[in-house]
Amino acid sequence: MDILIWNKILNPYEIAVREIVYKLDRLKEEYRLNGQYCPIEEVSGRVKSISSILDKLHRKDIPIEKMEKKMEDIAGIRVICQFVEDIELIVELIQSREDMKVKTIKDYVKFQKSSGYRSVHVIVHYKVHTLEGVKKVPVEIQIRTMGMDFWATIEHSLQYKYKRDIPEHVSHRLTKAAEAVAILDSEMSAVRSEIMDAQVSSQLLHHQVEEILFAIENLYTAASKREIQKIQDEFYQVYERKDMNALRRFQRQLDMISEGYRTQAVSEKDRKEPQKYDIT
Ligand code: 0O2
Repeated sequence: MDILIWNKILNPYEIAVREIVYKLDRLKEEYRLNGQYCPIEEVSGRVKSISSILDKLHRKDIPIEKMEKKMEDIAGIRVICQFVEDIELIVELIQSREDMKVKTIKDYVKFQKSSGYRSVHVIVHYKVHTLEGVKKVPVEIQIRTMGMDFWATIEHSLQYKYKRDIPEHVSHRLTKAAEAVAILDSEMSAVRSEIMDAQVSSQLLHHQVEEILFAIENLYTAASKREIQKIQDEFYQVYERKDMNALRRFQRQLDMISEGYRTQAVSEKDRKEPQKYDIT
């Protein structure tokens, strides 16, 4: 198989990865704009490198012709979340989508691997449109907490360093580290609702501040410099208090000021424009 064919084979996987990363990122943004807690912390994706594909084929004794049929992680997405509970929410979210069909779920959180690896893998079938037509490709979505990801990244590097033959004293440490991550995850879960409340409030505050600054900016063309200065000073005072209700009231006042300027502009325009008469 030469390089050109590889590119052709991997192209649909590349498209699938890009599209899914984009869609999940947009979803994250929607949660933010709605002021809702988002179970997704970070999304990334990759197409397996050719050397990594060849290694795996060799390791699993898969003939190259069966590669596309037997390898389900050529396209890989990683979704990182904060809490173990978020993993299930993300799985449900994937299951509810119409643009991907869940084929298998491997739950290595309930059934941790002997290495200590924990994650939930969801294999989905995803349709991509290429010049050659529509192609359905498998995509492996790995869902894990930040703690699980930290462990898996370190362990993966060690696997690479020791060519998948990690010495006993190192693997013993890794097992201990995996236990510590599991404890950390469950401790964090215990304060999940408090952390979620805090994060949603801070998101709402940021969103409100953005709206206010946008409204002040819009006034630049209509109001005098002195007035803008006064509004800005008032805003800083309200902002200092970090009180959402006060910020909302301030936003309403700004809306009224903007509305006043709009009405004024319309009546001035009407006054300047010559009256049109129907001569028929
Ligand atoms: P890479 O380099 O990350 O791509 P199976 O279902 O067991 O027949 P498969 O495909 O190995 O076959 O499935 P599995 O076990 O669900 O693993 C797929 C991927 O999960 C791996 O891909 C890793 O990314 C990750 N993974 C699984 N087990 C471990 C583990 O013990 N440690 C770490 N760090 N990651 C793991 P690759 O191709 O092995 O590696």
